[in-house]
Amino acid sequence: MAIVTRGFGGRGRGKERDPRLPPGQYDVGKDWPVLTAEVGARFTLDRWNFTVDGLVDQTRVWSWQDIKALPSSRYEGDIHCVTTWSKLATNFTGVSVDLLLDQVKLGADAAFVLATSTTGYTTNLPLEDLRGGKAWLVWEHEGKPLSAEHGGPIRLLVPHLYFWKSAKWITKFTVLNYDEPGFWERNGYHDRGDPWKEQRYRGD
Ligand SMILES: Nc1nc2c(c(=O)[nH]1)N[C@H]1C(S)=C(S)[C@@H](COP(=O)(O)O)O[C@H]1N2
Ligand SMILES: [Mo]
Repeated sequence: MAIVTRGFGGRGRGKERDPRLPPGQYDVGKDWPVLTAEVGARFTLDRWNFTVDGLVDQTRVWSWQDIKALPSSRYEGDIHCVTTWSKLATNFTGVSVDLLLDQVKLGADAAFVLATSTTGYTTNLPLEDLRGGKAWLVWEHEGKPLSAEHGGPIRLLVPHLYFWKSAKWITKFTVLNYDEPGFWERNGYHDRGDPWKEQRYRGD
């Protein structure tokens, strides 16, 4: 019986598995598949705003100008979709979610966020997964404005989790003291979605 352990089995047969690929993922290369559950949103930034409500001392609303006035930052790295494609060495420009959350006073028992898109798409995240330099609102991909099909003009980016957590056309965070499943989480996806633990579906 052959015993082959992951990360070793490929050796000597020509091709190493790229260590940037989480288990069960393949490299999609230059492509970037579009995955949208709802009818694509169309909005212009002059009418858009970003709101943080729920367990905050006061609901906070940022206009596009407010967001653009904040220092921008860049994510350089990989993204991973639960449907098994990963896109490696990509980059996005936007604003760190830390900067936004630093401008609100969170309730003492704040622990989760339900993120909402202009279309009504939702996804839930522990606050921890949005803080500490792990999440951005982004408007640029590889130096160009984010296209509408990919969530432009602005989307959430949480690249350390499966990409369904990165809500396109983001417009709101609702801060909660309990975990409220979002659209895919109610429809059988894993609650957290860590690609390195292959948390694809509920029960994984
Ligand atoms: N508003 C909205 N955001 C969304 C989705 C969606 O259907 N609607 N799909 C999610 C899923 S399942 C994935 S894999 C990524 C796909 O982003 P992309 O189309 O830019 O590749 O967006 C996520 N964010
Ligand atoms: Mo996805």
